[in-house]
Amino acid sequence: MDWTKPAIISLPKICDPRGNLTFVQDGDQVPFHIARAYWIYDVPAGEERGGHSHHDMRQLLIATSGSFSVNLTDGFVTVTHTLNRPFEGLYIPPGIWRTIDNFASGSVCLSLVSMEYDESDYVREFDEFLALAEKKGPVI
Ligand code: T46
Repeated sequence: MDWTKPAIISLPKICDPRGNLTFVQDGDQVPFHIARAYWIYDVPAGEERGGHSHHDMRQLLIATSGSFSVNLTDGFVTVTHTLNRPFEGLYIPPGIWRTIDNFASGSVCLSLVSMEYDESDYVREFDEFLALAEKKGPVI
């Protein structure tokens, strides 16, 4: 796996007549130590989340419920992933601008990340992101 690029990761799925179970374990499935989890929910129709990149933070996004679109750009190429399977995660390395939209009603976006919350790790201005991306070169 090339962990410099975004990627869809298949997570373990334990199928059971009582209902299915998926897990992520520190040291497995994701190429980083999981330092924090947060989740986005009750998103009103038409709202967008994200709109930033990170200097160092790596993360895995999972649609634990519902469906939404994750739009990623490295400043050169833009790709959109629709997340709607609780047994798949979208790995996002540092240096990728992301927006999340098209939330279906009742969706939950779980994010497992490599760092504790640190506002200085955010790039929230798109022009600043583009300047950094230009130096770094294509990633996606
Ligand atoms: C990301 C996308 C997918 C905290 O205090 N602690 C936290 O752990 C987080 C994630 C946020 N906050 C505060 C910071 C802001 O005052 O919560 C507020 C909303 O955060 P933000 O506008 O960054 O939310 P999103 O949905 O635009 O972005 C979040 C994550 O911040 C970001 O890392 O990749 O979800």
